[in-house]
Amino acid sequence: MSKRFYVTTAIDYVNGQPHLGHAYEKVIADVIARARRSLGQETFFLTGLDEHGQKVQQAAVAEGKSPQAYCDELAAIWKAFAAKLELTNDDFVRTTEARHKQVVQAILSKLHAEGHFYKEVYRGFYSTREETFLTHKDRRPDGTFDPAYGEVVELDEENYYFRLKDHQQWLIDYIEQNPTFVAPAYRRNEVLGFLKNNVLEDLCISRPAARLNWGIPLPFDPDFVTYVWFDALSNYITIPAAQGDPGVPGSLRPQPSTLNPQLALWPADIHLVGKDILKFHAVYWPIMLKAMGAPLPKQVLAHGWWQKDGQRMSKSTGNVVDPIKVIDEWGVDAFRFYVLRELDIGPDGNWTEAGFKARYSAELANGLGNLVNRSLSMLKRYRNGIVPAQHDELSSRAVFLSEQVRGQLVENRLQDALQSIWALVTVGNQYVDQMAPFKLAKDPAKAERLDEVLYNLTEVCRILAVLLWPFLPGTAARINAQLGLPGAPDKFSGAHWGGLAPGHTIGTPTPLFPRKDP
Ligand code: ME8
Repeated sequence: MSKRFYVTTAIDYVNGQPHLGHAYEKVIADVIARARRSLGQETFFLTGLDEHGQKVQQAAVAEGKSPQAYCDELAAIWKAFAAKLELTNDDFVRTTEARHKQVVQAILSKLHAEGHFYKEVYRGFYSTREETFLTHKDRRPDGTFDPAYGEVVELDEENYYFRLKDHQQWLIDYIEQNPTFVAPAYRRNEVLGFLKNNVLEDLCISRPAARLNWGIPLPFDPDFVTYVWFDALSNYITIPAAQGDPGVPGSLRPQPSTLNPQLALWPADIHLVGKDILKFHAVYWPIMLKAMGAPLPKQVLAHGWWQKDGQRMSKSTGNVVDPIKVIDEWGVDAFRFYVLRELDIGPDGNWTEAGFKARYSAELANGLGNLVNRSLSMLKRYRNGIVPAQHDELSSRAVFLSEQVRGQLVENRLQDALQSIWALVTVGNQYVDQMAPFKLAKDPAKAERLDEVLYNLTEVCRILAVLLWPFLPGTAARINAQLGLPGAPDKFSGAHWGGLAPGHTIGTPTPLFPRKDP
């Protein structure tokens, strides 16, 4: 069996509330996964939760719970969130699962045996909130640390370190020779700039169990647990390894070997991550993989961050967008549409309620919704819902735009793809306005022309359902159902002209996006 297209998201910290940024990233990954499946590629989409670390341990203690019980409760909320977004993830990893821990320990044992780690005493500053060591370089001009680090304490402790210095040059060469390894291009330049202008400091990969025990014990020294980032990054390969992926080096697969030649995932095709965690994914993770003897992922794709009304979102100021509230009020497809149409993968975005409502009203209700509703209603009214003989007036434009969308999906240009799809919506709406079928219907001599116009409109609606499927799956399915077609429009091959059979009877037209009073 050939390798599946494998797309991952960042795994979210379990102790936060699911917010707009999390939802945005997961929806992008879902569209990429659905698009690949629609295009006929076997696909595997992984998302999940990052559950270890001091913050989780402290929060659990504060609530009088065991860390595992605390994580289990939150994980249920996060899984429900994934379902609410209508994600089609094939698996959901939790870093506290045995299958993950086992492979992390196999990775650590291998790297330790091969001399990648050493033990040393560290003296300096530590931010619990960011679970990271700080140096004087991290101080602000006035000598203090950024409040984003939370409480910073002075530490004097022994830890294990991963030697990184020998890895710097090959990584620079690799990124230069593989121009799409980090995308978009300006993020790649940032990573290259960082690598060329700094000497990589060795990565601390442990925390003393005496200070923090909510982590995966180092297999070669149980007085320590694994640093959360080493643990978390590994998820992308632990799940394939646990499932017996033949693309994962054999020494990392759990024993007895669970080799499953049917499931080839590694190397990942896309690691989708936010810009803030790019360094972990484009610097540390490739080095970890190289040391493990595993091939590197094809791409680290970094998306931007959302603000609300031009301000950073923060619970303390109340300046947040609650995706669940938006979905409950407007529907999941309205949410998915706004984030994908408003913001390309890369730059930062700004959520405004006025912007959301404007897109809902112009593009969803008056654009797509109106086209589908008036096209199908006219077919129902004038032809009893029966599809007339095939006519190809809009064929070339529909085929041209569908092919454009296909190319954009393959390149993960989701915002561009939505623009192409809406170009077809506009073609349809303008056609209604120009051909005025409601006038043709009044003149029996124009019956044949009316048949032609109605075929073109109904067929455009059918093709739109296919193109929309990865983005707005519920809406695409509703269009299909209103067309009286079975199943979901989930195969891109259906976007060819002439799929609607003359004589077929459509279902009942109902508005897709009810207009809301301002
Ligand atoms: O970083 N806009 O978890 P996390 C867009 N556990 N994206 C945002 C965002 C915003 N306002 N805020 C956060 C972690 N994100 C680690 C990842 S991966 C091996 C471990 C994105 O819950 C953020 O950029 O803080 C990241 O990609 C994801 O949400 C999870 O963030």
